[in-house]
Amino acid sequence: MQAYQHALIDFALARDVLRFGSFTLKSGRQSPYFFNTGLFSTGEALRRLGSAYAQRAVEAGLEFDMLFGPAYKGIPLVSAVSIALAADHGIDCPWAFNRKEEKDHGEGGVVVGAPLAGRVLIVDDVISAGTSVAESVDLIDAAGAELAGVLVALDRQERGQHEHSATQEVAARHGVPVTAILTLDTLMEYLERAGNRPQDLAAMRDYRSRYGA
Ligand code: OMP
Repeated sequence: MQAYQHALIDFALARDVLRFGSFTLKSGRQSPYFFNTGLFSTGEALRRLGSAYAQRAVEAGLEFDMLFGPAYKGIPLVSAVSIALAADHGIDCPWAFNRKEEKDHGEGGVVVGAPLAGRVLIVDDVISAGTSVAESVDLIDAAGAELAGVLVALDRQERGQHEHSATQEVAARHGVPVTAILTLDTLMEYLERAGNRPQDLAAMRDYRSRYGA
């Protein structure tokens, strides 16, 4: 585990972004943990999160021409990541996000920010069963742009529609990389080292054996 990943987990715990208990996921699965990036809800928190995304994108050698953040949680994320790419890495990258409801007055349209063009990297929060990504891919296709990949804070490493992980399914379906700052394995490695949450760790192992890929 890299220092910035370790630091992000420390910070996620401090901000209650990473919580333990019983949570019903979008997929209907009952999970013993939840990662809510919406709780990185101060300027400093968003700065740190944006820097971690930018570092992961650069470290993974992702190739893209612009960033796209799916509404709603992707909106602050795409802003933070584009600022961090510029401030930390000197990469001045166009960004855009979508509206959930189309506007028929003013500037109109569904996409706000730079027009979707070239290779577009989706910046999203968490990937579980992988259903959220499809909507963004449709928008990118409809604009005649090209999907460059998906970058998330956490890959929960769960099965998608079939036996493979949701991440592998998305990658295979669209032929692009799906990259995460943290994975379930990283979270569990952190908890194993800390040694202070044996019950939560046991519940995560159970969950992984039920839904893990
Ligand atoms: P999938 O569409 O199943 O991949 O679920 C991903 C979405 O679920 C994310 O975009 C979040 O809105 C939400 N989610 C979290 O934010 N954190 C979690 O730990 C788990 C989920 C989830 O519901 O699966």
